[in-house]
Amino acid sequence: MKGLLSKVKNFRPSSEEKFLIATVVLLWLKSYLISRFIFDLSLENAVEEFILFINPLGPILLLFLFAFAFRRKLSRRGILIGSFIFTFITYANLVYYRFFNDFITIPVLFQVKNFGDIGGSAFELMKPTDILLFVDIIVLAFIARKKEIKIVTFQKPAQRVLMLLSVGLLIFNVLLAETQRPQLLTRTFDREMLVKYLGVYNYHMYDLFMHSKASAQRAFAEGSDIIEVENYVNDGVEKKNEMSGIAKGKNVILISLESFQNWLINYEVDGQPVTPFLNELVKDSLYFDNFYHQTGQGKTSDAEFLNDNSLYPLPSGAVFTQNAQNKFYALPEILKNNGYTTASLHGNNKSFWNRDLMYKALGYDHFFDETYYNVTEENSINYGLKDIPFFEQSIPLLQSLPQPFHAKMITLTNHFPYILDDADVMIPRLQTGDGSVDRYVQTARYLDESLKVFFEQLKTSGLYDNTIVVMYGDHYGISENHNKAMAQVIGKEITPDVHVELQKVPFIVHIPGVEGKTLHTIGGQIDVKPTILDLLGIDPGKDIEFGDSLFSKTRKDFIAFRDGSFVTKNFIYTKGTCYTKGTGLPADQLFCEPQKEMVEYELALSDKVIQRDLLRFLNEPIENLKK
Ligand code: GP9
Ligand code: MN
Repeated sequence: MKGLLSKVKNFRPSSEEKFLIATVVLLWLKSYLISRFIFDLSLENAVEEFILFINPLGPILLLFLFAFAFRRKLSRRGILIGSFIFTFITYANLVYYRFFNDFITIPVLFQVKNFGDIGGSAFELMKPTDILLFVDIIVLAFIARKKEIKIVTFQKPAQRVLMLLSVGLLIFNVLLAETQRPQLLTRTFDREMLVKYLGVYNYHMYDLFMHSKASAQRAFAEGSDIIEVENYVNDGVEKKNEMSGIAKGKNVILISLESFQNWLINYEVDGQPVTPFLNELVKDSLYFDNFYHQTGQGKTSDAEFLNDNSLYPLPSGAVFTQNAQNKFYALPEILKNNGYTTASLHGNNKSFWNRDLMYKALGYDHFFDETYYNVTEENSINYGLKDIPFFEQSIPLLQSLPQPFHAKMITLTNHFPYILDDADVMIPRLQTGDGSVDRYVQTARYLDESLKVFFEQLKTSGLYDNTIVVMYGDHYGISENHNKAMAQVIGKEITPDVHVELQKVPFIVHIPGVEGKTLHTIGGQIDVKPTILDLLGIDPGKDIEFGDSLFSKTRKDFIAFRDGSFVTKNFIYTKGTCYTKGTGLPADQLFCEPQKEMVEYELALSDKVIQRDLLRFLNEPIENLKK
């Protein structure tokens, strides 16, 4: 190490080495400048500025390290080719960004259709000034030509320095990014954030790795794998019930209530209800009060995935970001085949959770993202547009859709860290001393108000009578880390089984003209797709659904969670223990044994469907599937 240091100290670069260093520095600077001034990455503080500045350097050094590893020596031409490749990657993203406001992904490269969208206009997206991006290479090439071509050889110590520097920089970059965005890599929620925190080059390496992983798993699949799944899900039992077809032909609006847990309904702070509107609405709706979210790391997107597909989300990461090239047979697609127009509406950036790509796979005709809304400093907070203006501005968009339509609306304001502008505060905070918990009821109150505004406007718009509105909480809002405060809120100790009970979210089906009642059926997001299809009287045909209609009399007797926990009528299994519901006391393991095996099997089967992309075999004739 000491020898190495003194070598670095006494480093007198030859003219060839100077050439290499100049190329690297220029490439680094221009990569930084493009990210900083052309891509709109919404930098929030000095650390983020710093991360953006350093992040191109690691991969650039790595590039030359690899080049040397293969050749030991590099000619000036070789060095310039390296710089050209990286410049070209930046440039391709730049052109793509001008059109899509997004970054290139590996599947996009192979989707001719996507480039078809740009079509012949790729040329129009290029500007004469773009040549500036290549000026350094041109000048360096000119210099290189003037002098005779020499080569940079690569000695062991230099190799080590470069290795240490590039790998060190990468690790430093990732660690620093984690301080700003915990779980950046495990959740990979937003391409914009990946580029902001990792830089364009690292982002591409990561994207390449994730897609190679996905396609390797896919390659293991055999057509016959689907038969096992079909046998499991098709129990051949008649599912029809008195609610089947009750909402035939009606529009379906599905509202995702951000971070909304069921205990908020009818809860009061200082005598004031947190959800005055919902408290009344549930009386006039089919309200399921034993309904659980089943999401994993993909949070909102996992809830969307569950609802649309009746498949479980993945054990780690989000299906939305990892498997958007899969074949699905989702609710929007089925509704589309039955004459519906389908849309999703959300006041946030379209690439968040990879929605823009995933929605195509799920069969959405339209995605009204933030660009369809008037989003200003005043009417947005936290992740984006506030819920009240979101609903108000959504009305004309809904009216523009040919009927019958299916529209998913994703709310946003009741999102961690639960902040509101003063003018939007409608009830006092809780007083547990835990800021997130205390503010949570206030943002939830705001969400409730936005629903009231929406229902009023739905009525004046004329859409109300012909529309069913289905609402669900997407996932918990208050995590296990806040158990101390939550114990005060619900007035009892949060034992592991109580924690599971806290995963209840509301599921509300409002059908104009249908009498309201509260139903205690144990259900979860896995049941949303079959429930909606049941109400509309639509038979999906050949399909893989792990859930059942909530109205069916022949439902499975458990709701499974992503971590293998589950709930039955009388028991809760979690963290390896079987509890008697409502008592906080362990029961004999035997009571949970029958479902435990089924839950494990079911989760594994669902994972296989996704990871091996089995739905592409769904409609293959059986003789093609069997080996
Ligand atoms: C982002 C919004 C929130 O668009 O849906 O996502 P979450 O962090 O709750 O998964
Ligand atoms: Mn969410």
